[in-house]
Amino acid sequence: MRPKTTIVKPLGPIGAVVATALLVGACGGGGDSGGSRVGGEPEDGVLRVVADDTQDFDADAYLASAGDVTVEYVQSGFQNHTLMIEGLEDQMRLEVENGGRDSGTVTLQPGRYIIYCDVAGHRDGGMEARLLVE
Ligand SMILES: [Cu+2]
Repeated sequence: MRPKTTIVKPLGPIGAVVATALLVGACGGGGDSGGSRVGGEPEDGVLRVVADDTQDFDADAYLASAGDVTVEYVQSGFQNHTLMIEGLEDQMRLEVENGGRDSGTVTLQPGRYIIYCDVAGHRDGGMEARLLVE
């Protein structure tokens, strides 16, 4: 009988790297993302998140400005995916499938948040990203 294995994701070092990247991006101005995996905030103030069929978001971290944040969720493949913010699930839940898109608005205070997909197994598979609101 094999013992049940629990996979624990260490967040410490990765979080530090992402936080540094976010800070650099915030101070750099100019909006040159240069292929980084940090999703920047577009000029129209809409936070765009793309869901891939590899069960991943298009970035590991996103930036938004505090206040009413409009999130546009775009499906790049065919699988069903959802998007919500940890702890604020009752305020916004987006769902896409078959190349569709969905959008919603949520009011956010400055801080660090986690967005994720709640389709069974997807979050464990990597559908989780950071959201820095400043
Ligand atoms: Cu998903």
